[in-house]
Amino acid sequence: MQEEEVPQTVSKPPGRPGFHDVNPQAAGVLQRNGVKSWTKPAPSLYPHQWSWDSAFIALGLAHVDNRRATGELEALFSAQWKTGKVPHIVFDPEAPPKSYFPDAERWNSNGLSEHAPTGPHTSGLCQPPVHALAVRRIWETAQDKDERGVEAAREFLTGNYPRLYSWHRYLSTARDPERSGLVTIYHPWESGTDNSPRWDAPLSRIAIGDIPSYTRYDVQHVADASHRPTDEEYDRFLWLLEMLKKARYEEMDIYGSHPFLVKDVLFSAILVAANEALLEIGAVVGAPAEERAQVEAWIERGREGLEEQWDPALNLCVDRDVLTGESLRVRTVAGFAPLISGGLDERRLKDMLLTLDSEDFAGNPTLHRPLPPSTSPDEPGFHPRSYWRGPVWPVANWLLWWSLLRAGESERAASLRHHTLEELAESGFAEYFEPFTGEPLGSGEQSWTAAIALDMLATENGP
Ligand code: 2M8
Repeated sequence: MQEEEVPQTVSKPPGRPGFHDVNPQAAGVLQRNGVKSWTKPAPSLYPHQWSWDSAFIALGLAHVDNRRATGELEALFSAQWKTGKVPHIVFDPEAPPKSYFPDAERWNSNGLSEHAPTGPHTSGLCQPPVHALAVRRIWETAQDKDERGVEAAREFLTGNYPRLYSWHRYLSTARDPERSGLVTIYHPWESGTDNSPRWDAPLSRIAIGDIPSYTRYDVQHVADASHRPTDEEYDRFLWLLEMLKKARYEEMDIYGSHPFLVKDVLFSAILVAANEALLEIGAVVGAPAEERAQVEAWIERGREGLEEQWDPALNLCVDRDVLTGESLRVRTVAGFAPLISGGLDERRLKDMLLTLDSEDFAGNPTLHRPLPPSTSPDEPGFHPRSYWRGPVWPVANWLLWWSLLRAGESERAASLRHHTLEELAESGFAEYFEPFTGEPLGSGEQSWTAAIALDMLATENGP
């Protein structure tokens, strides 16, 4: 990062005494992880640009430096596929060799697909569409700026709107040919919750063939390999990648032959929330009326689809395996999808709060702090240290906190915010935390952890 790009800390005073250091420390993490115009998710574990990490990073940077926030998203969207897909990884050709696998060569996206960009190398997958929430935040924070700042933000929104629209259209069509309102993912990496027990049943049905040999580098960047997915999980991940390559990343072929097709409720809920943000962005830039009507229809369809996946016995929303029609009845934070999609009636909101406060999640008395573990401790697939199988993820706390605020649940939101910031003040900006001890796990200095802290600090009472 250039000298002149050093971020300023948030000018508003932090929310409560005791959190004073969190703000400059978080800004420092984002500064140190900065590469050219974008930000690495973590110093060594993730040396390239990741899609939803960048969205969260832009959301945090919007409180610090709008120019960097917009640059982050510009860099990501410059790798958008012709189909509208925003790739889950944009590879940095200057990253140290042998630092992350699978690399650009293994994906071979532009060698196989005419839809891939010819410039930057990318993966062939995507991740949850948090981007419109970040773009809206950039617009909101620009309102405190002078006329030039507001104009610069408007210009950015105007340029970005068509890209966002085509991204959401891709997800609502190619990824939902059934028009169910729910997005189909092709790989657990698309969910962002990679080794969550949500995927155990569909992954167990996959017969793995010959996988070209590979070396994992991820386990070299964490204190203990048990923090990361297992080798068995990786084999499945790599086999799915080979299957996608065999289909040359063609949506129709994938739909016809791929062994992992799952309706992901968390992804779908984020799309609904992002579509709401897109409507607001559309209003700022004067988007065509038919596009705005289309976005409204996607929102409605998304909420209906999520309601179909409501599991009254678990009091949560569950994913669905497209190949078997089976509901994947696992208690994880993804089950709060309806809260994230918003627009709940009183009864469903009450259901969601009951589950959130229950011993399955934030109400478990054995937790270090009342923060929801990524998987309920009562699930057979729960593991307190293994990645998305149980640890507390600050970024998931952010999604729930933001959704609670939006639902008018300010007290619960305040508690999530307070305990998240306290965890970070005590243990730093780790990727995730052991739920019963608060031990920081995974990578240190994780960018999105720092970014959500900046957003929470700047937003005490409402989004
Ligand atoms: C994790 O995923 C990557 C693969 O995409 C990995 O484990 O190597 C997930 O936590 C994902 O949600 C996140 O975007 C990524 C970078 O932080 O890391």
